Amino acid sequence: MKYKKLLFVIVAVVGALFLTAAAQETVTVVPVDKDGVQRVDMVGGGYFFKPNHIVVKVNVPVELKVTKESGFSLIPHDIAAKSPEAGIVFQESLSSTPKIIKFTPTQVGKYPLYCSKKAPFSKSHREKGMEGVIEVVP
Ligand SMILES: [Cu+2]
Repeated sequence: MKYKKLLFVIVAVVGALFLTAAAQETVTVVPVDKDGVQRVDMVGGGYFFKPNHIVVKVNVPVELKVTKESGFSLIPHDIAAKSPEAGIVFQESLSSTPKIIKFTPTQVGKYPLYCSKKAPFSKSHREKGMEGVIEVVP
């Protein structure tokens, strides 16, 4: 009977790991509004962006509305992208007041977005998981 208990524990642990992995990527396929703009909301904070993978159409303007996660935190965060080859270049600090970042992706591909902050003697926020992908599709 000991084995049954052990098996149950193993199944529970594997299940939990699977759920954690599934929670790590949050994909949003951004719809095009009637006025021809792709609008998407994103929240960033304690080493995450949500969603962290957005899919947008090439050559259609994007309005990315970014907000810092709710709750009190003195740790500063930002959101940055440095892909001039695709027209995706921005850097904005995150705050509880939403900010709208506008850009028009000009090239199909996958481009990183990330928080550029790093505390002294610590890993960068990006290394801690504060990064995402802008996927530009035809
Ligand atoms: Cu950060």
